[in-house]
Amino acid sequence: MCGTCGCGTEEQGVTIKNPKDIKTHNHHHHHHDGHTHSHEHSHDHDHHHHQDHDHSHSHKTVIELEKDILHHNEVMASRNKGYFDAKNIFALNLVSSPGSGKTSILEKTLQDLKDDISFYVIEGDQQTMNDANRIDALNIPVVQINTGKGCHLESDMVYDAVKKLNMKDHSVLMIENVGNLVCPSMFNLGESKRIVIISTTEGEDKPIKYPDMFHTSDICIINKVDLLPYVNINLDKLKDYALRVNSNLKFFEVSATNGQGMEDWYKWLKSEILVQQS
Ligand SMILES: Nc1nc2c(ncn2[C@@H]2O[C@H](COP(=O)(O)OP(=O)(O)OP(=O)(O)O)[C@@H](O)[C@H]2O)c(=O)[nH]1
Ligand SMILES: [Mg+2]
Repeated sequence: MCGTCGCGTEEQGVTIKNPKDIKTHNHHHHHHDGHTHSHEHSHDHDHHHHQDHDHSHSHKTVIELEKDILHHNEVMASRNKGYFDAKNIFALNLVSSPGSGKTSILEKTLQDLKDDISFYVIEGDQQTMNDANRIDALNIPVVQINTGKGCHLESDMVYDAVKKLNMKDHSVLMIENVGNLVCPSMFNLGESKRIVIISTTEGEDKPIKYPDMFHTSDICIINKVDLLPYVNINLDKLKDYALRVNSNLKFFEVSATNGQGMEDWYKWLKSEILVQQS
């Protein structure tokens, strides 16, 4: 994991809240980590890499710590998965670099399918309620996890968020991970399927530069195809690179903005829900 950036360690300042909480009682949110936050906007300052890196511990200690964290994550992921299976909940983990269009794809999908499917959403970002507010505007139950210094979601954060959502049986849980093409690949959240999103502005070589994310995903959504006339990218090459890393990957080419290609993605989603819930 990221022994160098320090994510995955304790004291990241994780908070979990939903937009309704904030609207109904604006002050003094007590979170599971014991911290009290008075204002959401008080967290908007620059948090980039202020961690104090501790270089004093030995390499061995770092590896042991990583093993412990990943082991704990796997235990909690199994717990999540057991809960999802027992309630016939189909859970997706959406991963991508920042800005590929995870929330936009979610918004479009929820708008188009919410009459037929009962959705719940967990949003992961280092800071802000922006994404949760976008989902809340569609009247879909949503919880925002702010990971603070952390650069990925972990299964115990999802466990806590799931408790807040109180999901119905036979529903669908969309988990939008923190925008990051590296660390989230290592943290199983107990999801049914992992979806990696890459947009046409990112360059075709990303799957071989960041292979773990493509290797651990089931589906690859190529977003922003409406921009193809303006950007320099070879989609055949991108798919070829991705298949070298994971020959089982299935692709959808979409535009969350103009809706192009979304029908194929919906078809896949509906058929997988049927399989999971049968
Ligand atoms: N042209 C075009 N723009 C898009 C498309 N999808 C998303 N965008 C734009 O891309 C930007 C980022 O979209 P988001 O949906 O916020 O991306 P995200 O992956 O959720 O970002 P983070 O949560 O910050 O990681 C926004 O300005 C969107 O309007 C698309 O299909 N076409
Ligand atoms: Mg987003």
